[in-house]
Amino acid sequence: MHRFAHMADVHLGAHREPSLQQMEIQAFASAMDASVERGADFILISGDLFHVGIPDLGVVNASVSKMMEVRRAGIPIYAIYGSHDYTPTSTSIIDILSTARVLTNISKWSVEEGKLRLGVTEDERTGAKLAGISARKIGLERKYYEILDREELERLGGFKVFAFHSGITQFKPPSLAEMETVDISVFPKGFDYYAGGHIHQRGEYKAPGYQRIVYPGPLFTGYGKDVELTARGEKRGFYLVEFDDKVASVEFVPLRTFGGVFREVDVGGMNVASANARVSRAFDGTEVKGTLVAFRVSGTLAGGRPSDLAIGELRDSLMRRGAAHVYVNRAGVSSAETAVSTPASQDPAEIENRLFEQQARRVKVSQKRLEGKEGARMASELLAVLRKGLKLEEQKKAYESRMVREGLVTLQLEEEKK
Ligand SMILES: [Mn+2]
Repeated sequence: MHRFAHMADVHLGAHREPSLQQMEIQAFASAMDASVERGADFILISGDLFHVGIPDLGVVNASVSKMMEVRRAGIPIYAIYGSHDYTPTSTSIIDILSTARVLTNISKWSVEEGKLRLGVTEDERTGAKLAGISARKIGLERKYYEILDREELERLGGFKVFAFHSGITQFKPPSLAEMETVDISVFPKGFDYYAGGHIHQRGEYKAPGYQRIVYPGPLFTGYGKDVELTARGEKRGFYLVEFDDKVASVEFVPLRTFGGVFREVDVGGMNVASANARVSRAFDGTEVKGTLVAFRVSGTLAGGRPSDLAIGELRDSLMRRGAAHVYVNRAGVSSAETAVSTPASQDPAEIENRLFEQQARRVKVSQKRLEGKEGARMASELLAVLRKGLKLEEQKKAYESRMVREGLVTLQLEEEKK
């Protein structure tokens, strides 16, 4: 019997706070260790191993030394790009790790006669065949699936795994209603296991022709809301799949990492003094030592401003009591005095997107109108393109024309070059 470990949405480097970054690395290391201990023949990471295409080198160093340990134990690591560690035109950390053979990027593709053909990677020891499609930049993704040569993949014999990093329309959690998804029918049928990523919520699904579609959810945390859920006790981990020529068992392996504590305080109708009294007592009698602490405060203050809340003091006192990290969500606090409207989300990408949706109107690019969801998506991507600086030794002129080209690609006025 063979085994493989399937994880996704690791989001290494997602957090700036050293305490949280440390936990993130520890979670990844413990998932790697557990995979080895449980006898995995290989490890498959379905995208978003890193939070950005070019992450902090300290984070890279810590994770690479762990991955090399696994590699030296004779266990290959396979990966695809996620929406976070993919960059359309520049080099991503995944490319570098793939060149250095720390891991193998299994998403290999070519376009022939209008068809997208995927390369297949065969794992040497188990003979498992792995095909994968990386997250493209949103919007383009659907286009790639539409021209995917499914027949060729469906004819493939033996034990086969399909790795992807997309939401599927039929299995979209209600909380992610706004998310862009692809229809299940764009996937090739008959694979033994569909190793998903991108959805930050664990789930196991099936549909006719698609026996086993699995999302492990975030390995630890990616966004603020993941931190809160982890602190509230949501199980984080990866899947261990046992197989010979078919899947024998699928087991979720929770990580034994950190305990969590969550408290919520409603300061609605209070003045600052009584609100602060409530806030400061929120963790009275609770053991916080070594735990991930999450605190949510909400409500409309009768007097004073949200910034008057003694959050810093609370954080300091919890850290003095030995908390591993304190995460505070005060997006739900407003003030009756100023009637500040608070964003309904804490995910920066979501906030950005909503603002674009509200603002991007009446802008016409070629024959297309930059509006609604499509416009917001293009605007976000264009912003990402414009954020890029000069490459090493790149001439200003070359940079200018590269910016123009990438801009046109983003606005879908030009085809993406491979
Ligand atoms: Mn993700």
